[in-house]
Amino acid sequence: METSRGIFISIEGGEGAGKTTVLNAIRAYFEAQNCAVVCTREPGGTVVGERIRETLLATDQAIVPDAELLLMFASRAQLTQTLVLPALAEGKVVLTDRFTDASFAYQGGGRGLPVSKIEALENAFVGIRPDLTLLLDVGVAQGMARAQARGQQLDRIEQEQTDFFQNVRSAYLALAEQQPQRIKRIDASQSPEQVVSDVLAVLAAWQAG
Ligand code: T5A
Repeated sequence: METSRGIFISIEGGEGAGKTTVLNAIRAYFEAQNCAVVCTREPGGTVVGERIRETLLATDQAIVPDAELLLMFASRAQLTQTLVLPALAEGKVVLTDRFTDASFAYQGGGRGLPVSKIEALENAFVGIRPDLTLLLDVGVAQGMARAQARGQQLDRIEQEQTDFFQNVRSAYLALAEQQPQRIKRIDASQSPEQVVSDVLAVLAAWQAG
């Protein structure tokens, strides 16, 4: 894995975990330190990536798990090479709403694809992991209730069944257990204010350490 001069942070979690609120709070935290901050998301974040995202989330076609995985990595390769690595090389803070851990959780845990396949793509086409990952952990029913309360049509992945999301959550928690230095679990069942407060405390401790 490459090392970089900037800081690379990802925010992960299941549906309705509250990543958007947390991302905005982290951006403000670093801007208060006069850091240049770049925010992005996956799938997406580039023109090509956003087109891939539309394909991935559209509800009119089934996508086989292998194709879904490859599309996630096509978007990720474009994002990594055109945005993440250049920004890190310039010393910026890069905040991303999801990165490769989401593929381990959704395509690995959710779809049941072998971890070895995902690792092979990560090594071949990404070659970098976040310095810090904040895993917003919330129960599946609570997260889906939040997502549904937005009143928008559910996308192709959001239309999956409860078992799928339980497996996604289990895979995320397993990643956090395996990589405790990098992945910090945050209790995202709490109020938005408490979640943000916990996230900022973890960030401060991480920066101090
Ligand atoms: N995917 C992605 C893969 O399968 N593999 C991959 O490799 C990658 C990168 C799109 C989909 O792609 C999949 C995962 C996804 O299914 P996405 O755009 O990140 O990824 O999609 P979502 O997870 O669906 O994003 P959401 O917008 O639903 O989730 P957020 O951002 O976590 O939630 P947010 O902040 O919009 O909050 C949802 C609602 O809950 C409220 C908010 O106000 C909002 O209305 N809320 C809270 N309510 C109460 N208490 C709190 N603490 C709250 N926090 C937020």
